[in-house]
Amino acid sequence: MMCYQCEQTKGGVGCTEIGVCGKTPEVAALQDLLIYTVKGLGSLAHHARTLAGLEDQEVNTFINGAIFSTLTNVNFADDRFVEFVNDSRRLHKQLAAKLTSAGIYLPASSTTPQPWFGSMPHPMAWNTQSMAPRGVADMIEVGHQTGITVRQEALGETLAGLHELLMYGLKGLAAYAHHAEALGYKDPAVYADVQESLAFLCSPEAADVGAVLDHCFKAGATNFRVMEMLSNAHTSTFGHPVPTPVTLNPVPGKAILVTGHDMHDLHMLLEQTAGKGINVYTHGEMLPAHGYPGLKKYPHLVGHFGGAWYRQKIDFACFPGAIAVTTNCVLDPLQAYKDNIFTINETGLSGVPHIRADGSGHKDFSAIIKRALELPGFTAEDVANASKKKDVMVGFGHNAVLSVAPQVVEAIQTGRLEHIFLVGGCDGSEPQRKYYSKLYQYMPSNTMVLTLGCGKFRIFDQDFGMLPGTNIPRLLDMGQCNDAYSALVVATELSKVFKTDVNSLPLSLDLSWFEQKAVAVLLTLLHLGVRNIRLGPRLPAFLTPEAVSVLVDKFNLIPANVADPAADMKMMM
Ligand code: FS2
Ligand code: SF4
Repeated sequence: MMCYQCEQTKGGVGCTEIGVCGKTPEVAALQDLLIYTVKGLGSLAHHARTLAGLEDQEVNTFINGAIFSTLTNVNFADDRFVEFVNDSRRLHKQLAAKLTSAGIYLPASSTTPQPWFGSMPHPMAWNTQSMAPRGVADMIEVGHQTGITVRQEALGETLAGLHELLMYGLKGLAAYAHHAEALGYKDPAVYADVQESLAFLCSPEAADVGAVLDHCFKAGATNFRVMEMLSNAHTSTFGHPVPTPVTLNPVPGKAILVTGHDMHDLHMLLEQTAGKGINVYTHGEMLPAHGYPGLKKYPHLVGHFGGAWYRQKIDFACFPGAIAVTTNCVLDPLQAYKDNIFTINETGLSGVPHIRADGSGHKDFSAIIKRALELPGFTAEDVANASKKKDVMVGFGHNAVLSVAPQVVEAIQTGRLEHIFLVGGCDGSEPQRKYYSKLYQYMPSNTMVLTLGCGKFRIFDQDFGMLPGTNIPRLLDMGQCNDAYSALVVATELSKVFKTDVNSLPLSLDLSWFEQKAVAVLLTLLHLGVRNIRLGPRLPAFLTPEAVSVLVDKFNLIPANVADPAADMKMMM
């Protein structure tokens, strides 16, 4: 195996024997095969759209979901990937048959094999080949031929890495689009953009560095629209987030912990648990749920439990109830809680029950509820013995922040607010990430910090106080990683007030990346022309020094100085 799609990749180079995340070589091969086959399905869907105006919603939804399943820490179950690959090939045949009956035949040149697929045919051609009966072992064997190494051999490391930059950006935006779709929000142009990029990656044009970079920035543009659509989906469904204190202290009673990012699932679970005597807690990236009026109205959404994703083996092992996993980040479970955990949507863990939606999108969570009722929950004694924690504040989406914009503007104009930091992104277990914890310590008291994503867990329970002379908290959490959209809205509005551009505001972006949604957000920022972004704790392994120098020259992308956060703070101020 060879995988270097996330920040924690082994040695900053690549996971080759087993993933640092726990991904096995077998699952890695199946994910590679799935991406290869989805490139074929996406190519066909692109041709069907452009040649015949054919739109297949089942294909559109499937492509984004299948891509989502290959993100870091989403799915570790080999049988699910076999199912995804088989579904991809089934849908390919279904769409090809529609084209044929419409009298459309693709030119033979569209399936010309590309050298970066090695000895494999063009993915569109492979999808139509017979491979029955193929089980897991066969698929793994084929999957081994579709990995990154073959692209590196054919294209060189720089161009192969840029192919991955585009693919990882697509992974992130497909995940966000899939979330929006769960809430009933979709945009035909987004499916079209994703599939056009997949087709591009299978075409001779993808041998050109400039063309690949153009597609990367185009993916950033699409992701901006997707984040806006997801923001609208959340706020239209659940209302604009409002500042809300959230307790970190459990209460007595049966309990369910919901992790991941999917507000729609949380809502369905709250509906299904209402009146059953079960308390629901958020975990990880679900924390911002407490700010949404349409979710906080449920009295049995009682609080938040635990820290960032990488601590989940500790948090889940001591949670006395059932655990619902809606999306990443999920890790291979410990035996201590394997019987309590359930996966939903694109997530998967071997040997763990998976809950599927029915044809109308409804998910029956009765198995999770049953398990929660079997387990002890928090007893009065547990609660009495737990150390008491202070509440944390959530709910500072763009609506809430812009409501205090006049005060922020006045504070900047009078010098009471010297600088704003956006410290967004992911958390992780590596020691270098202490850089972010230390960075906060060096922030002068006349500065504010906006957080988003699971990186917030480094400081979410600390008291930053108020901006001097105002009633505005210095620490404002804007939400999940996808709520980077909110930060962009705020930055854009501030730049309008000051009649300048975002790069000229007293604002610094210091981003911590981990997985592919962060790649999509970075491409969006670059597409918008945002410069001087600090990125850490390490630069992506898939970008060679040559590729990095392009981004440094064009955008002044700055590697975070993890060894010296004080120096970084001085430079940002
Ligand atoms: Fe954190 Fe993991 Fe949010 Fe990422 S919980 S690194 O998937 O998307 O952020
Ligand atoms: Fe390694 Fe990250 Fe790939 Fe997992 S997802 S195998 S940790 S690079």
